[in-house]
Amino acid sequence: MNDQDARSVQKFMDGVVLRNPGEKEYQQAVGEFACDVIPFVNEHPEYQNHNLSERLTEPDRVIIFRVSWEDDQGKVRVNRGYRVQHSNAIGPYKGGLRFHPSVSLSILKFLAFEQTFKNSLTGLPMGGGKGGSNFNPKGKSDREIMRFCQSFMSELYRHIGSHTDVPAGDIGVGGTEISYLFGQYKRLVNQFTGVLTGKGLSFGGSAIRVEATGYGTIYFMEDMLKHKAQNIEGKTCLVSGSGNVALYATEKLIQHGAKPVTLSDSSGFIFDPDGFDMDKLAWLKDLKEVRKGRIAEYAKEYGVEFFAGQRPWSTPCDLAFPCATQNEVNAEQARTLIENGCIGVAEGSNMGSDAGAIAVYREAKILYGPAKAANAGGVAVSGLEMTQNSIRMSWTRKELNQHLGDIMNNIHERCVEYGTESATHVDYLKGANIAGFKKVADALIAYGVV
Ligand code: NDP
Ligand code: 2IT
Repeated sequence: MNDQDARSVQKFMDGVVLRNPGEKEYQQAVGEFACDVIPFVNEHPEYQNHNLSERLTEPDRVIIFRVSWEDDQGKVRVNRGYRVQHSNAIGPYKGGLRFHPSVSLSILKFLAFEQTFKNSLTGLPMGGGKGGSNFNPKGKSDREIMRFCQSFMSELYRHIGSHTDVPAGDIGVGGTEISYLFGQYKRLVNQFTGVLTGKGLSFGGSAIRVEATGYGTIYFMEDMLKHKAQNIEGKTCLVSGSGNVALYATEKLIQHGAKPVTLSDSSGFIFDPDGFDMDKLAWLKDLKEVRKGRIAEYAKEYGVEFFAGQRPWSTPCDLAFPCATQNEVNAEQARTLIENGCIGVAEGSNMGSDAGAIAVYREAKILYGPAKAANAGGVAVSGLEMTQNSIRMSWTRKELNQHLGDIMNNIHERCVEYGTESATHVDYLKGANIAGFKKVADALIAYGVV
């Protein structure tokens, strides 16, 4: 970055920090974007004089509401609900709902901001949004989760709609929660429309949506490897998390002949030196999706080691896939990964790597697939679920997997188009930021001052 670009980024970020005090995750996400997009705008007069960066860092609106619900003991409990409608420049607001005790306005603003550019990259007509609550689903009974979801939707329903805002799942929100939310929406508005994605297959859901984020992350890594005349077969892989994204990333790694050796949850990680196979994965799916158990139980069952309170990044590997939560890889962990032989990182989790880790990847010029490109497969199949709902049809698993693969290929190509630095190096973060920005910016310019 030249001095003039550095000064404009600094000036812009000073304003962002002033307008969003204390919102660390939001400032971080905007900072990563600004470092690529502001120099691009400085070089392209057609994007100047529209104040696009400032407009795109002010969400269209933020809705905050109380969620009261009754627990199994008859006690009234209160949580805070949110929906950040970031931008509908290129389609209805679209993005997941997160239920986790750490949820804050800063986290949801960063997620909604990232979602806008990720959705743009998919090539589908979707704007960006995100929502959720500081509700902790852990240890709650199924009935408590149902009552919480119904209460949450009793306020959210007035702000969403199939042409307005289409929520989906994220951390703590899977098929069960989407079903409760959809059931309540339908009851309140007396309409059966595609207002949520990730629905059950018998009531408007799409094949392959459950698998899409994890599968897509692996497809993206395979595209990056192919661009370097390499492939994924035989590669030792670290995966963090053991939820929706992690389990299906692991499944695709096994299917494509790679060797995934770790998974984790917030209590620690497991290391299976023989790698997971489809039988072990079936056991893991039952543990996590049905019994809602802890990852440590795998260590007991299969006689492998459990590393309490640690993340997997000190295990030697060829490839790493953060698939749990934001800022789960820092600079020191990124250095350890590379020293141990890691040649590529693709993020299933949103903002999985912190700014220090990204600087380390960039310096070492390893393959780095940032979340907004690498994990876009989930929302892409959500977009295809919206299409299927609109035309009242459903496509087959095979067709949808083909679409998913094509969309990930296109995203890879657009990153290469805008992120190629030399004959041997693509900066995928830069490519994703600029390609994602351009489509949204073109729409904003066309609309005039809005
Ligand atoms: P799940 O709730 O299914 O799983 C989350 C996993 O991450 C669990 O293993 C959980 O462990 C772990 N985790 C969550 N928070 C923390 C934390 N603070 N520290 C350590 N581990 C943690 O969520 P998903 O798999 O859906 O989401 C994972 C990531 O992928 C998120 O960043 C999400 O935004 C992103 N993503 C999800 C998409 C989707 O379609 N679901 C699409 C694109 C991105 P524990 O059970 O102990 O909490
Ligand atoms: O971060 C994400 O892209 C998601 N949680 C999925 C959003 C969606 O609308 O499917």
